[in-house]
Amino acid sequence: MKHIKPPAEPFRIKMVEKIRPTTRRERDIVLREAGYNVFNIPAEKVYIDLLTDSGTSAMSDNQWSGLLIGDESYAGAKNFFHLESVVKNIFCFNHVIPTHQGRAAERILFEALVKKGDFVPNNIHFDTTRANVEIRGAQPVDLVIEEAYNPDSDYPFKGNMDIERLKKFIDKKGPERIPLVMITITNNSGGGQPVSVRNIKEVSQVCKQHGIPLFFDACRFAENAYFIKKREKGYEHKTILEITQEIFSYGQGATMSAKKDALVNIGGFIALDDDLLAEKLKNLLILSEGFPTYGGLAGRDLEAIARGLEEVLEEDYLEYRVNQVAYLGQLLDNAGVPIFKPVGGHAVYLLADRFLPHIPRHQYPGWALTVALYREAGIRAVEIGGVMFAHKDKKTGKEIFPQLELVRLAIPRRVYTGAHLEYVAEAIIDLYKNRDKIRGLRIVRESPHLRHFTVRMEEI
Ligand code: P70
Repeated sequence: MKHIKPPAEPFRIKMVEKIRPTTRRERDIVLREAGYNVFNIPAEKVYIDLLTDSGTSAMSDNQWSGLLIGDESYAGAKNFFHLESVVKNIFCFNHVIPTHQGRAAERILFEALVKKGDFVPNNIHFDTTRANVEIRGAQPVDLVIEEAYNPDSDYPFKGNMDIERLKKFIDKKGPERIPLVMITITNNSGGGQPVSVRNIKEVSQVCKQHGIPLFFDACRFAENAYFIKKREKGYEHKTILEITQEIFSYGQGATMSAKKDALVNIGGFIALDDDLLAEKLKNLLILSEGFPTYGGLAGRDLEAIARGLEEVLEEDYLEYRVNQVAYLGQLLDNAGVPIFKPVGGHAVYLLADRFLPHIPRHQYPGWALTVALYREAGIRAVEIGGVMFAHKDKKTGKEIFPQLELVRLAIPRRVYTGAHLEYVAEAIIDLYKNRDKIRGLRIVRESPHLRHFTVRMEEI
């Protein structure tokens, strides 16, 4: 077996937050009280929290010091102008509209653009974009390439859009029913996989031919740019900034959750070129989020986002980030634990159906794995499988399961050390050795929408 090492962190630690291991007995009680749903577990009872990489980053000393110069004026705070100039430099769009997080950006954009009966293509919609399209009475459509669903293919850009399917789809439905096309970088629902510049350019050409605007769901744009630098011919000598500028030059706008690649705990924005549309969006913003120079955020938040966006482009940071996630994947892969390949930018995804072949889909193997991981090791992960994404047949009421049954180990940015990841890998490898003992679950109570957040279960 190859000896592998964690990447050296390009930072040192000057403030710490205590985390406390719990006992197995304690965790048994917590699980029972939580209805076997890790969303219901108090964070203090979690040792290593890999539920999400969203809003969980550690900010730098530079960002924290930025909070102290937050200008809390209602209108025209100086931090807004800083954020605006940073976003304009990276995204190269004329208008920058802050929002409190990503889904607010989506809701406002779709309210202005999308109407009943429309279709919105994407590589794969993330669940909030999907829900925000559906609430407009429109249909979200996933047009990612086929390789995206094959966990064993090592194709370097599994987030790519299927260009032929996109062309056919536009021809079939007509461009007048497609108010925008989106590309999610990196593709979160498909394993955190990147999209190539070449693919983005091709999507943009198809959109241009039909007069359809192209928007990016840009949460993890810097991780995507780093993969391009490492994997796409012709980009090895470009800076991350040059690559991001090229990516966004092919589109007309972007929605952004700053909770990911802007390295902050809250925030988001919309960036776009169209003056008329920007005007519309600002008016909608005022209704629910706030005045267009703060969009539901404090001046200090705007400053932290601006500084985070500058830091995330640093190549030593990105190299460490992507390699840290890859390191965890490699430890697991070397031990024969089934994972989705290649490893994505922000998370390692376990293949729960291969991990627990004795648990049938209707007993939720992915969910069972999140319960076992918490019970055995105090680690919190999230199921991205049957509980989150199954839909019910309208006639029979039977569940129809998604193609992939995954458990996501999302790595918060700059938070855990190599030793923490080794602890996680060892716990999962142990669990894999004792996988026969893990049992399936049945649902006791569920809500009709987004049931994973509140569902209550019992073990079989
Ligand atoms: C995640 C979180 C948020 C997200 C995203 C993409 C590609 C938009 C948004 C919305 C959500 C989550 C999932 C499971 C557990 C906890 C949290 N993704 N587009 O972890 O942004 O959250 O700021 O409204 O990934 O993937 P926002």
